Amino acid sequence: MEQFETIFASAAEEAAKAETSRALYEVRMQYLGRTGSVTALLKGMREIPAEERPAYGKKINDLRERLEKMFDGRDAEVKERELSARLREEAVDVTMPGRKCEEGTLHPVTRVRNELIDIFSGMGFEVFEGPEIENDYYNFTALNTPADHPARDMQDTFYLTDEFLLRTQTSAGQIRLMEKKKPPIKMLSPGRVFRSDDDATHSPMFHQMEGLVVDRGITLCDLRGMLDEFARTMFSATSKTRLRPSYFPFTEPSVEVDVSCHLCGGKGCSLCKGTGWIEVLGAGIVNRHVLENCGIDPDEYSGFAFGMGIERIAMLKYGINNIKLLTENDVRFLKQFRD
Ligand code: 2U9
Repeated sequence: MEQFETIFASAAEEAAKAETSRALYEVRMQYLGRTGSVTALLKGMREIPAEERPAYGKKINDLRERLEKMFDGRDAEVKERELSARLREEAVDVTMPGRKCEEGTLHPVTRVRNELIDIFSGMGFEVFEGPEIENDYYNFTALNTPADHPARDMQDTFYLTDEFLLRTQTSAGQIRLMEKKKPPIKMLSPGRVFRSDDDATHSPMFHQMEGLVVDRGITLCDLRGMLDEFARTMFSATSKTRLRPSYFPFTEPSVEVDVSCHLCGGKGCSLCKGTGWIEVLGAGIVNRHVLENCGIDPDEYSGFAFGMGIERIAMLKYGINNIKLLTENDVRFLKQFRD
């Protein structure tokens, strides 16, 4: 009995010293766990004479019950103290002023890019993005741009080596795809392009969106219909298009595409310089040599292609007068483009 009382007294003393529920659990295990003192007493029952065993067993059980009650009581006290400490630590002062959370906006180039992808994917175009570093063949030769063409001039193109360069048009990547995929083809190529050009409306890096359709019986009328739809969705429901003859090595015939001025409705204003029209993109029927270079028979298939500068569309749409505003990332400028 004395030994039982000593066990209980030292358990109670150690439990009172345990300040955390973790420490208290460890003390509890020292007494009531599998290798604890009470279990050791139970194991010692074998040495007790058989007639004394029931009384001895009952005393061990009584001790265990008293210990459990004592530990449960101490556990409740420790947990309550822990909870109050946590509540104190995590208390929120609801009278404090809130922290201002600035919400970002999509960059105008991203907005126009997304809008263009929306419009053309609605017409069945698939998006394809090629590499920004290209070789001379894909950027120029395959696009029917001969070695003596001014576009190949070191003044205009950023050459990395004699062979490699920063692409000047995303059509380079479209050639790669056309080599692999046979018609019908309907693809849209957004991406960054690089040209040695720098003034209020030109920047050495800008974004292009090019489109290409190749199938049997494709004509300039298909291009016109698609452009009308594009202009109505991008600029205004009453927008019209006008095609003027032009020249690009990769299209024949080639056209410059004007859209009626969305600001004055075609009457003439400062944006359209009094003409009622704004030049928006270039386009044409894919030159037969380009199709041949990709292993597509130009007598069986034909195609149209178009290309536009995303910055130019953004500048027209939002009335931005200097392309540099689009790369300076001044938040006072960017903040104006909220939904
Ligand atoms: C393939 C063949 C031909 C894409 C085209 C234009 C006309 C064009 C300019 C607009 C403004 C470039 O960003 S810009 O400076 N682009 O005028 N781009 S036709 O022609 C292709 C495309 C892919 C295989």
